[in-house]
Amino acid sequence: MMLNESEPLWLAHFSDLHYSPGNLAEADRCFGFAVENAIVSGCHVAVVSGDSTDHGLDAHTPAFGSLARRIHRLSGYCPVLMLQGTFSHEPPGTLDVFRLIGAQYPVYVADRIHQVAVCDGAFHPSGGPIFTDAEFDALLAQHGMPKVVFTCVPTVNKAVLAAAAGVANAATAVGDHLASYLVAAGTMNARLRSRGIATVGVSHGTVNGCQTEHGVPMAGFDHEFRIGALFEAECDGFLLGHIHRAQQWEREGRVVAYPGSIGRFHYGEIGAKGYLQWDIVPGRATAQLVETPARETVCVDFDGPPDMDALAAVAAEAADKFVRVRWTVNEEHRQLVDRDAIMALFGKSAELKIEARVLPAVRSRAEGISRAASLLEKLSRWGELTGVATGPLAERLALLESLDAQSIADGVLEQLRGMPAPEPAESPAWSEDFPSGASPFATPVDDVPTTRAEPLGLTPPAAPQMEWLTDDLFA
Ligand SMILES: [Mn+2]
Repeated sequence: MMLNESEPLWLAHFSDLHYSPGNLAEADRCFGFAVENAIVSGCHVAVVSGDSTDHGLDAHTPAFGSLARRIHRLSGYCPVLMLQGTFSHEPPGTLDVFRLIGAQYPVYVADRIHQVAVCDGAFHPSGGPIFTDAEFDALLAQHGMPKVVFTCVPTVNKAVLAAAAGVANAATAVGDHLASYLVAAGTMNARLRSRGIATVGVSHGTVNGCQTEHGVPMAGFDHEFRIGALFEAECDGFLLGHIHRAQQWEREGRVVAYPGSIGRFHYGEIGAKGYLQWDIVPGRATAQLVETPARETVCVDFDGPPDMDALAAVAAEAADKFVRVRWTVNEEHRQLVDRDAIMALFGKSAELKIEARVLPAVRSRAEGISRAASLLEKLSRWGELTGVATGPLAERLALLESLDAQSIADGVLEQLRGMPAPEPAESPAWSEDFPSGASPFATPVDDVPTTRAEPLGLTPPAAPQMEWLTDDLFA
């Protein structure tokens, strides 16, 4: 660390390293690259803004040792600040051991809301959440002017807030509580800035309106921060962790930014991976992403059986890449997919992950249809739900219910000949439904003289109407 008064403060900002046995190769290749890059670039202070680990790690896990080795190496060149991240990823206490591994410079662990000043490579924390004037005067007298004061907001335990604020209010209470703190810290930070001291926030959480690595906008009121609240902390730069996609916001020269995760830990993540190089002079900051050699992933999705020609084209470009192929097929088509052939295509890829979704042959039922008493009522209910005019169908249904196939066919033929249906010699089964010998095949038009009844079933319906009859209704 070579820091003098005139030089801007240069921070290396890493986040969401997610070391774990499963992520070790990706995390360590990317973090290793980033650490070496930060060292040769001469960074003044390094910050890891949470989720150094993916879950609780035993001390003997190789992933834990690898992370410790990288942090130790970094501390040979500059002070390192590690912030407590999400508890499920980084169980409280995980970072404690890192306090012990500083080499030339200390590794400082921020696991409570507070401020900490860096003077000559050493960290000097506030007793409470914000430096008091007396505290700061004592610091100046003992250690001289700090080059930077960090405002640290590690992951907040919602359970503690829930107990205090009531469960229903806990989600928004986190935001309100943090916003109040940031405003209070902002008063102090503005004073520090006026004395030429760089002010930097570090936190781990979700900014309302940010975008995830899957391109999903995070909008709602249960997120930790509003972007405006972060700017109210009056920090020159605000270093965030938690969201795995790099993004930043700027206001009057001050910047809030996520570097995103150090590597690509999941399929379908969009955007580059890297770490941020921050250049800070009091009142002005820039953050630039330095890309890490994150693995390349390719995702192909098919709605139906995979297209082998399309897959062959993808495979030709996917040597050494991580490939995920997904498809969705109906149960009756599942045997159309040749998994072995697909695996053979991607033999040169680093990984092939196959996710087949088979839709079971379940027919969705029309709501309320089971409560209809008769078949005719069920038909009309189905018509209501599907937007189909069931009038003509109801007429045919009546025929089907009362006549055998031969009688219906005979009737149609009679109509075709334009002759009235003959009076049957013996009363057929349907005669009581169609009194006085009226043809059941005639279109019922009350009191309107007609010269010829429309031949039922032979009126060519418009083509679009026909589609729903011939198509698979549940396809
Ligand atoms: Mn994370």
